[in-house]
Amino acid sequence: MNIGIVCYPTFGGSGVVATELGIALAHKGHKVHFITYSQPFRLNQFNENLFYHEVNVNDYPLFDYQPYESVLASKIVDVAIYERLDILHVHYAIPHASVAYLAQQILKSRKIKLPYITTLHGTDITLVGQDPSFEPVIFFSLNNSNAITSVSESLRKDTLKTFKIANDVKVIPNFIKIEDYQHPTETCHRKNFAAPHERILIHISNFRKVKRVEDVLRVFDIVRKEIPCKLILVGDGPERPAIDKLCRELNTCSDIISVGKIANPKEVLSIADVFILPSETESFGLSALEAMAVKIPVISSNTGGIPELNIHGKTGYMSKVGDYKDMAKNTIALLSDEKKFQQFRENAFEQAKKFDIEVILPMYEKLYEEVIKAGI
Ligand code: GMT
Repeated sequence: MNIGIVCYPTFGGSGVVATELGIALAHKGHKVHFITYSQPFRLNQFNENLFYHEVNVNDYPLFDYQPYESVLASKIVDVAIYERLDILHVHYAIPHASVAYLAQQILKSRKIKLPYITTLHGTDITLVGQDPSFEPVIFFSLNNSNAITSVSESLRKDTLKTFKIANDVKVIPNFIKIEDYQHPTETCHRKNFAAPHERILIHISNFRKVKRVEDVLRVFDIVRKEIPCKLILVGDGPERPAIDKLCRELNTCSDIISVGKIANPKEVLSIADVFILPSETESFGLSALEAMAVKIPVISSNTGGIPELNIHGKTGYMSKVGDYKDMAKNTIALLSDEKKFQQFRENAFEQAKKFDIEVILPMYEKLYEEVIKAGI
């Protein structure tokens, strides 16, 4: 198949999923065309089936807001015609679903058919999508998508509750390529981060409010009073000043290592012991899955799609959103019982295997075939 993929190329789960999906499809022989405003950060390999089409928005003084959507729609039309796309797959509804619809209509006027699939990733429905100023556009473009997928059952339910669309939403979960996580770390050594007797807690996110990174610091503050440990923070974002302030108040900064944005965090993950994910909402929790793929149990909130991944009392523990004391209690209990900890590590890995690309990729391929066959 000739597949067009539109996504956010920046750090973030939806871009990671879109890029890894495109790479896996290319390895299976499909031709994959990424259409984005900059090179997706994980698209850093040569493959004869992978193509990248940059969307360049010129800066005209007339515009206070540059018309990105118009340029993106024109680019999709161009790529669809000259690369003979069979299907377009857009990740994150806003604004990609409505742009896909516009491109589809332009192509239709030129007697070219291009079905499009919208994959919902979470905040496009649970946060941004709740803003009434987007409602008519999201509703319309979802209803006109040739198929919609969501990354968890929880997000599917949220979508159908928020938008009374006639279209069904098919659940295709996040995935990882499990074999990529099996090789021991080469460049990241545990001894550079912690003493032999210390444990390592880790958190990865884009440091937005929804991630509740302050709760991570509060969990760490309680745990380190019982168990010698370090905290590694991966990522960065708008909550950084609040986090810096809190670690100074708690007097924990010297035991927190901030490594910033890392394109592929598997090496740093592989030296950690426990992953902390206290999010306010989380449609799936791709970073937790990445942690589980290197046998790290997860201490999380019990919100959104997280319970579909993290099994309470087996692969980790879940607590109510904001209950950092309970999260700390669970972390201490887990790290104080070596037998249980080792069992949880194995359980986490077994659970991660269920989300291997080998299991998930055929779901997308089947859907593409069905949508192309159904026509528009
Ligand atoms: O986590 C983020 O805020 C980034 C966001 C994105 O779209 O890049 O992630 C969402 O999509 C990921 C991939 O499908 C999911 O694993 C994350 O759970 C989801 N984030 C939220 O729902 C907050």
